[in-house]
Amino acid sequence: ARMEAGLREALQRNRGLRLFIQPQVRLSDWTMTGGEFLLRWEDPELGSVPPSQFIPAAEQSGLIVDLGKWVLDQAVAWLAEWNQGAVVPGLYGAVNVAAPELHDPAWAEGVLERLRRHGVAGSALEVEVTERVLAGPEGGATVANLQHLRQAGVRVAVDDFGTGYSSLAYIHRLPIDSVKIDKQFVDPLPAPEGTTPLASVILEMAAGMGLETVAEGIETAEQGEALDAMGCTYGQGFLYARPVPAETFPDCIRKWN
Ligand code: G
Ligand code: G
Ligand code: MN
Ligand code: NA
Repeated sequence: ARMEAGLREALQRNRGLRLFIQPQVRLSDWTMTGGEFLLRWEDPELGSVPPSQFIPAAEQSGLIVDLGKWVLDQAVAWLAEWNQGAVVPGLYGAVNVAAPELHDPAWAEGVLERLRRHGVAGSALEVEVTERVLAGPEGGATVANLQHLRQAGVRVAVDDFGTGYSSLAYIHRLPIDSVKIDKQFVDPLPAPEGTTPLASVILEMAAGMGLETVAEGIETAEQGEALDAMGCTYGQGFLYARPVPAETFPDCIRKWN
């Protein structure tokens, strides 16, 4: 309850919420291509609260819808600024989206309206949806929202891919562009000689479905090399960069690329 009150206050006063972004690189040459926006919250009394705590609280209280709007407003404004500054061609940012947002039939139109208002191309934005949300109740509204976004060039990534319960037949029919290989499949890499790691099975499957691939939680150069060799295109993890405050992202890319 304290957390809910604090979050509501943060939204009302626009205070204590901050957008970070974790860079993503092309595994073949380590070029930074874009990143994943991650929300941070510092409450005057509770201090810095991790998203693993405040996101579930925001989902339960319904505040996640307003929080999601705050994140989208900020993210799209940053994308507009970065693309005017021509930081790198084709630079994109990914935003995490929660179930209650996707269950609102008007959600996608709200996203597109923000892109238009800021003059940002759909292709500069990606949305990350977990496999659990895609397979969950009210899948109809969710799928319609995602289809609407994709028609405008916004890409849809499945977060935590391989950790949910979806059947392949189901995933195959979803309006998605890419999958994020969960850290739990990256941790055991590189696999012992003569064994087939699950990451490689998932990557083959994704390729077979024509999906783009991003691996998460890469911490060692050996993991990055193994994933590149298995055909994974993009990577994200502490090996390359930790999440950075959004305002420092262009500098981070210029120094890196
Ligand atoms: O660094 P990390 O602790 O930021 O993120 C933890 C979890 O919080 C991740 O699963 C991430 O998807 C989620 N998360 C971070 N920012 C957002 C956000 O803006 N919206 C939603 N729905 N989830 C987020
Ligand atoms: O949305 P998602 O659950 O994928 O959020 C990504 C989470 O993973 C964030 O909390 C982010 O800080 C964290 N993360 C990103 N890269 C690494 C990494 O290399 N190692 C670890 N332990 N966590 C990471
Ligand atoms: Mn994510
Ligand atoms: Na993830």
